[in-house]
Amino acid sequence: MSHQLPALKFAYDALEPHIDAKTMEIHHSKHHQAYINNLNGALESLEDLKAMPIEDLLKHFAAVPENLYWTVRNNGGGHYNHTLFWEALSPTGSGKPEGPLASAIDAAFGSFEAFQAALEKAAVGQFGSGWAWLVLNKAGQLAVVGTPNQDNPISDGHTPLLGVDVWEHAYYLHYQNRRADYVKAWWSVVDWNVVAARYSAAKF
Ligand code: MN3
Repeated sequence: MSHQLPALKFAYDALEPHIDAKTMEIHHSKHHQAYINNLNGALESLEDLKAMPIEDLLKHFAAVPENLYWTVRNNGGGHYNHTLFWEALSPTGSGKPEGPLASAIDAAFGSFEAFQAALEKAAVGQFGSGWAWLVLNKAGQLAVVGTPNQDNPISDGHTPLLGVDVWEHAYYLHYQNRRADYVKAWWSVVDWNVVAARYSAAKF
């Protein structure tokens, strides 16, 4: 069973004006598809790893032969990161979390606004290409982390709850060099129901 491009739950233009239709189309149908194609190609000869769910594969890079290691790590991460990213986007973003996740964010960061500042700092400060994440860390606490390239917190033992893609391909058509403006706009299309469900699944 090879990895497949997940369908989006909204149209490419549904996140306008925060994320433009052309960026969404290229990002999903070209960039994400390319990670999947490269991953499937690399796994072709690796019977054991081919059958693994992507979450498990990201925890088992040590099992990948050296000649395919970086292809699997970069493209496996790329596939998983983008799947998480699309799932947590919505044209009707709820603005901020509610319930147990909201309480946990307040407890961990002081306030929702302080959490936003921490995530924005990680996103804008990520040198080159990468991601910024809200995770449940190995100690079971909420934390903000950054990952370079297509690495994912899951490979470090954390559970990713929300991630923002800060590769230039995620924003350059509309925002050019203004990564901070893109990250601020992205908050408007975060689906907090999805993030809360991930938190509940990881925590309880
Ligand atoms: Mn991307």
